[in-house]
Amino acid sequence: MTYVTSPHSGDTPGDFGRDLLSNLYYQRGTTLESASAQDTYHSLALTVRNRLVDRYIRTAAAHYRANPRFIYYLSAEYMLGKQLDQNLLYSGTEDSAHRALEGLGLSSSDLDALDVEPGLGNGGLGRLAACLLDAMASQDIPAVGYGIRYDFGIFKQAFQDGGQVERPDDWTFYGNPWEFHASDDQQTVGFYGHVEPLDGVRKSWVPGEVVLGEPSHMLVPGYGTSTVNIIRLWRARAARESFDLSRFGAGQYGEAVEEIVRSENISKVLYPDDSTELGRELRLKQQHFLVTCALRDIVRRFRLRNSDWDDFAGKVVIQLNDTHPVMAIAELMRMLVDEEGLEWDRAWSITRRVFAYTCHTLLPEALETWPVALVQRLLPRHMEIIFLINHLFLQEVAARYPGDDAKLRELSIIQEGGEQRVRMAHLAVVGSSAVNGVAELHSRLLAATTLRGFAELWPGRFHNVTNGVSPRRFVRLANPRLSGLISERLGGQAWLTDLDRLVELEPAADDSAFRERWREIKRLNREDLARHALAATGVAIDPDALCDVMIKRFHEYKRQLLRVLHVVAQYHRIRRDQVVDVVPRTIVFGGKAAPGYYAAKRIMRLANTVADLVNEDPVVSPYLKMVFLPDYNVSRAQLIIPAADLSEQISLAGKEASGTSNMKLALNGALTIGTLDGANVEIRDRVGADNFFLFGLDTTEVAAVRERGYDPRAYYDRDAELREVLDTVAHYDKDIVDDLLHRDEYLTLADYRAYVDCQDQVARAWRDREGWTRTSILNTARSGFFSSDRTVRDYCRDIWHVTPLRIDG
Ligand code: CJB
Repeated sequence: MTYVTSPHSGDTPGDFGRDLLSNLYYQRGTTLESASAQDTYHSLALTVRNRLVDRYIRTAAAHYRANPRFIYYLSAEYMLGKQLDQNLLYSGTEDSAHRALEGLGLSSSDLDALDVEPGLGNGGLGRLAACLLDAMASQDIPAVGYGIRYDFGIFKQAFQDGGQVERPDDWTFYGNPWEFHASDDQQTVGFYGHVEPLDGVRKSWVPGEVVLGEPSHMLVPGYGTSTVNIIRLWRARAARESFDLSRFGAGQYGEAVEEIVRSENISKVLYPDDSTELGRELRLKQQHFLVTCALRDIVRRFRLRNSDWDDFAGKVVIQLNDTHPVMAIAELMRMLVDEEGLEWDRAWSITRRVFAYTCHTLLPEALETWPVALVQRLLPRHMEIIFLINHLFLQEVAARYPGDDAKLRELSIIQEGGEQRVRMAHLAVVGSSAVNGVAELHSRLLAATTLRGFAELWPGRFHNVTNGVSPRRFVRLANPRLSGLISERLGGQAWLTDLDRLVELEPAADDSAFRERWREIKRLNREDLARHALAATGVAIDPDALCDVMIKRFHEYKRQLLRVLHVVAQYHRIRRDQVVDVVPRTIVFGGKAAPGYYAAKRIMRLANTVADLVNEDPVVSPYLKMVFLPDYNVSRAQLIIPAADLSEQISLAGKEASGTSNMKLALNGALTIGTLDGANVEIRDRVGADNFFLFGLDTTEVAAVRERGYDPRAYYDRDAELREVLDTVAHYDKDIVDDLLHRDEYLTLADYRAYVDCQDQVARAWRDREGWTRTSILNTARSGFFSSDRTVRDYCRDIWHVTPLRIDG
């Protein structure tokens, strides 16, 4: 391969505009005068995309030449966010594009509105995957992300009578201009069927059903570097002969396409489920589909420059993003033993070295398990392989803990007692060289509780890699005003790839002129948010009010309910004219709930009801407004986060693995009110205890409360204000209050008083505007650690053992 030079280096607005018109002409077959909005948008996207292609080609060529060790990131979810803003920035063409558009009489914001966010994920886990891909490319790490190209991404959320309604997200309805299709790189994926003996441990699996995986890829450009990696997404297709012409001829139109529909259903929809296991065959099919396509592609790529299996583990790292892709461990064993004829032990040694597993939860119910009977039927050979892996593993355990049957039961990959199930997290730990949690506390608790037996067996295998977020996406793109101010103060944009440099802002916290500008930017950002809120909800919010934000999936453990209880308490205080500790606030909510998660949807409905109560009350609403912005996604996050003054991170200690909105908000100068949970702990350590509103039980205290026998009713009896709040809530939803008084799984009432008092401290702090701004600046200055660049560096050092490969140019 040869190097090509960029045809776009030294781009001017004239060049950009000419290319845009040329794309309009040749790709869309039209002209500026007669182009539709979609014509113009697609041509703009292609013009921007073209500016990344030559970097991609140079990256691929350099990777081919160097034959480096690659990171293959396997994830069932990616929340990439809009591509247009990102690719304009990363291609360095923001300026020339905007000027070119202006010259052509086109509106950038109208065109940006047509850029559809690929919502191929549910929440934090999917967005983390996107931040890591961004950081890998930005640090020249040879990497490919593998995922599923769902026809329907995460549902669109609307509210009807305060309740969530889900609408399909047909994100490619008008086509996806960012995608390259490679229909001749298809892979074949089998399901069902039977197993035939070959020799020894080697068997032959004869699938009963076969579908095709068709790849397409999107570019993952690095920022401030030449590297452009890719994310490869697989779509299920039926084999060519699947259309039944004779049935169609006989008028059986439905039957004629039955096989096509069945096959294509595999990549039809992202399961809108965040953490609870969904006993659905189709979901397991999706997982197997993803890992088979990915592994075949990884092997194909390996073989371009290598031939010896002994080199595989040196060239390949497969990072498993949670348990969804863990079937890859069994599939790689099957490929190596059955198809390649490797001895079991050699195959196992390769497999174990190749995989690494990231766990994103502590909730036992969120650790996936699959019924053995289902796996046996759907993937008969994989089930045999898992049994054998388990058998050999349990021999190891028995040798270490002789006679300890309880230990065998605890660690076994197969859960016994009742229906036998495959514990995917156990398979992941047994089949990986490294296991990591996503924040210090989480990693510590994983090793001490959820995966304790394994951590005792293999302590060296357990790591912590604290999550991080992309400063490009969540500061530069989300908050251009603040980014401009930071760059001005720090004398350039180097901080965008070296976020620790934010610490140089610290002295600015004592500069009153700087504080004034900081405040002014927050205000402008709140004005932007207010405009959006008015359009989306009809509620007018005051851009001068404290903007108090809780944005995340709806989950009981995250305790959106606690947030709502405080709002009701404030409502009563204001009605009674007890406004000593009240400052004007806007409570902003954003987040979706899994459609089948009844309890979370109830809380959501209550939040909307309380919002109406507050907003419509003439006495209360001058002090307190509450908006629940529908359809929270990456684009919405980019709008809300820059406007936020207060970040609500109020999960019950020990439940949130890390959280990442906490990092995004702190980086944008929001102060956190939070428990000692997930990455809050590390945020507080870094920004300083004085600059963080801490409240609530810590994990030890939670355990002690439970140990004593938790009695939520006692808190109700003891606290008159809480009584008033719950009595009000009961008026709207009695079941929520019944549950709180009798069960309260997430200790909402136990933390209630501490939370409300801490919110009073927040109000007092807000009154001191200079002090608040100072703290806000310090939050930003001291949050550089939470860059996903640092996260990737940690992975590289501790888990991947891979070094950057710089691409010339
Ligand atoms: N997480 O988003 C999900 N989905 C899951 O199924 C399990 C966990 C979240 O992952 C984030 C990234 O690691 C964490 O920050 C967050 O705490 C966790 O809930």
